[in-house]
Amino acid sequence: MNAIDPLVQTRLSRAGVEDADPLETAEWCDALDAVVAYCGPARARYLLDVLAQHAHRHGIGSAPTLPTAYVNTVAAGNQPAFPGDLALEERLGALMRWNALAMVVRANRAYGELGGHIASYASAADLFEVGFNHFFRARNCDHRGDLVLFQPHSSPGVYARAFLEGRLTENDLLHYRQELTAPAHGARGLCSYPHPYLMPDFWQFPTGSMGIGPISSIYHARFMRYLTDRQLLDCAGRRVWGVFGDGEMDEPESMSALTLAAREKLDNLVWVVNCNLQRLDGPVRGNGRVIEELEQLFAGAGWNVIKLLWGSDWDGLFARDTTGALARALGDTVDGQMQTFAAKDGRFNREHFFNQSEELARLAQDMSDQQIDQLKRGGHDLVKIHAAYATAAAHRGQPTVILAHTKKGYGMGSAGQGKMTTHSHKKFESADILGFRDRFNLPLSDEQAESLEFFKPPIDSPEIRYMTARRAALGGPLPRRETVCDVVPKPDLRAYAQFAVAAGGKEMSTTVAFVRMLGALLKDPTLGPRIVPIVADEARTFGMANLFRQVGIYSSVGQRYSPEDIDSILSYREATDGQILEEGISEAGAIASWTAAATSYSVHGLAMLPFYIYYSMFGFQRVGDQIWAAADQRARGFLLGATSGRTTLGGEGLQHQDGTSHLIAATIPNCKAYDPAFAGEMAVIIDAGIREMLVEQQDVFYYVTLMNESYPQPTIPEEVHADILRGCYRFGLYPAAAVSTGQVTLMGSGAILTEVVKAAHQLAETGINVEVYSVTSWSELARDGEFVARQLARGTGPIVAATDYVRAVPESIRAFLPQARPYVSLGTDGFGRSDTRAALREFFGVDAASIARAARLALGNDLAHSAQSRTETSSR
Ligand SMILES: Cc1ncc(C[n+]2csc(CCOP(=O)(O)OP(=O)(O)O)c2C)c(N)n1
Repeated sequence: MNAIDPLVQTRLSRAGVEDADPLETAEWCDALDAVVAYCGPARARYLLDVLAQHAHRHGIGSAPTLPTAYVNTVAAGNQPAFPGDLALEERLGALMRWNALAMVVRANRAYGELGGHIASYASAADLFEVGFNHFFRARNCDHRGDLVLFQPHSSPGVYARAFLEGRLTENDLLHYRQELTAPAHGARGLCSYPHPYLMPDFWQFPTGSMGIGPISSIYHARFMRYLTDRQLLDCAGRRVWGVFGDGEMDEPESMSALTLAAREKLDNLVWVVNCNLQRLDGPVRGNGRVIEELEQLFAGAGWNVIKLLWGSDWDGLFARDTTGALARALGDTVDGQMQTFAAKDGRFNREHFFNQSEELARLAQDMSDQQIDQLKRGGHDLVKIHAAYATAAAHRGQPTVILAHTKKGYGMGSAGQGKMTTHSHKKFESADILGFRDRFNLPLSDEQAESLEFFKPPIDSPEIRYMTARRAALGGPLPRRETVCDVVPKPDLRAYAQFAVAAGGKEMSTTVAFVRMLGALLKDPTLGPRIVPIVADEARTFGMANLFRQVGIYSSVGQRYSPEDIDSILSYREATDGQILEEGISEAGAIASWTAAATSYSVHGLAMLPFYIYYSMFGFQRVGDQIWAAADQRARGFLLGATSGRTTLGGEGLQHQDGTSHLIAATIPNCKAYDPAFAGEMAVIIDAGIREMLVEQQDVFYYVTLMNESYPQPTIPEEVHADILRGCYRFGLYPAAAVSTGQVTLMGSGAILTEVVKAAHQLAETGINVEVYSVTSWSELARDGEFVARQLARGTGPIVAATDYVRAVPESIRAFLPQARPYVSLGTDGFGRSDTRAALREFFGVDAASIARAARLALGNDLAHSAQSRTETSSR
């Protein structure tokens, strides 16, 4: 008799599985040994696979080798009863499909350039509908609602539903993708994709840029745990649902946080991946099977995977398939071929799929071609979808992904179903429209169908009454974006930043000042708990280690080890109520985390204030599109670009040195970007940001660059505070030491202001009157050109501007400067290098000597120019 392999035994007992009957176990092992000995390993493997699948049928979650058979994870026998009225829900689904199609096709009949998509929604419609009718909860007084992220190209379907609900009018639907012209016609324009910025009472989550929705959903789900664990808001019972594309899963952002979701046991998160097997150009994996690939990937990352592959009408086929031929044949069909089957009719499917073997042909022999044609994929069967969603919602301890097999362009007939070109298909022949009407039994005459009339049953019809009742039971209509949240009072600037505004020449860097201020703000009894410090493995770089002890690092399981540095006052402290979000080396994750906190005022009705501090080069450049999406979502919070500037971060070189973040930040309308030179300026800016975002509740966010260069910090007089916020103030006058030979204005920002001041001294010593402006924000100056025009109208002579960023940053204000004053800008265009600050500033021409030289040159030219104009005038 064979004993169980000790290694296996150890593994099992580590996993908490004990052997209840070792004798019986040994008999099973003996039996397998005999099969290997007499029939060979292939036969043994086969038997194991069969047993694993067999166990699956009993709902026994063995650890099967992946991928599992190409069948539904929720077996027919384990399906819960469908709680809705199937016929009514199907009719409703058909109406959504129709109105969505009519909206896109009509917009394009009127203006061929407008675009829009039908095929994606055609594949996702049923996945959405089951969610709307049974799962997606809206916010009301007893539940703060689920978070639902919609596949962007399916937005026409969401509008179609809002139309039936009476939230949008027919006139609104007629202005799909016509946001600018709509108001003149008494309509509200409907934006192409979900954009909270454009429809702020409707869309909650921007998903138009592939990959951002998926990663964002994970961090929203984790942030809900954070709010609960910190006892700020109980998010128990609320879920995040995300419907995404199978093609979209190729985006690195989609994949990058899967293990975080599993590690954090985010069972409040359900992804529905709409596996229509196609993306824009063609099949997602023509020569493979994307569902199997995703199954292995998600399972490997620790997710609960539910395959939703086949509709109810396949149940009978599988039941009669005693040899497993059907599951095998389906598992052997690559996606490119599966797409061809979707595009072809029942007859083709019989000939090319069922007739590939006698066993399969027999299975289909009693079905007509039409019945074969109408065999549904799982993602189009409301009962199967409901079973998958209910199983996902009941699952504990893991996030769930539902891999829903669908047909792209479902129901679009020869016009689009499964066609390579279906993604952008939006023109329909009359026969196709009538075919669509018939396919979904729409109560429309030929004429009504051909003219693409929208269809809305009367308010007291069974359909509308049913739909309204379902939504009422789930808290009301969705999507709906809310903005009501409490005001969080701001402490007085002097209470937390006196050391910075009245620095009196004390030497420090703006990063050090910021961290000290943050520490003080965290102690404020009201605001403190709402602050969310976020880092991507750079807290020590920015001198924030003291916060580890002060407020702790958030961990959903606390600290299960005694940290090596436990005796240090800076000891590494993780705690369930820890406040810092330490996201590890994932800027994409950290910015998603920031977005979750920065939109909490709207998503949860609880204002939070995130401060995400990072290497400035790894912000707008690295995760710029996520920041753009956060701006779309009307985020409120602070981004701190630390170790900023191309010459201030000395040794780190080309990929670390940031010369562009302010250029990109300037392109985001609701981002206020500042490059303060001094701790006091920075404090005034942060203070204003807190007021604007938490007290006035404006939809803006702040980007503030911080430097690691230490120098004396001046006291910032109260009377310049307002100008600091507007973008510049007169920092000082440096009168010529001897007889004045000219007048120049120098403007500088951030780290380069100290070089500007040195240059001012040098110029003054050589007989030039100098006025210095500290520019705190080029982008704010460029947004209100009049202010800078007024400021500079006071002086005369050339203006020389210098920054640690590319010249395009100071160039952005040129148009507003007094015409008589020549303007020279100095910046750090080009690739960075590693060297000392002094060497770098000389190399890029932004050191004091270069600034003084540029001023003299401008002055010389200016003088020459005025001399020339005088000569020209006198000779006339
Ligand atoms: C970052 C990004 N890249 C490219 C696109 C353009 N695009 C829009 S939809 C699409 C294909 C989507 O395929 P899939 O995710 O499979 O969804 P389906 O429409 O097939 O359901 C592409 C490439 C985009 N929106 N975002």
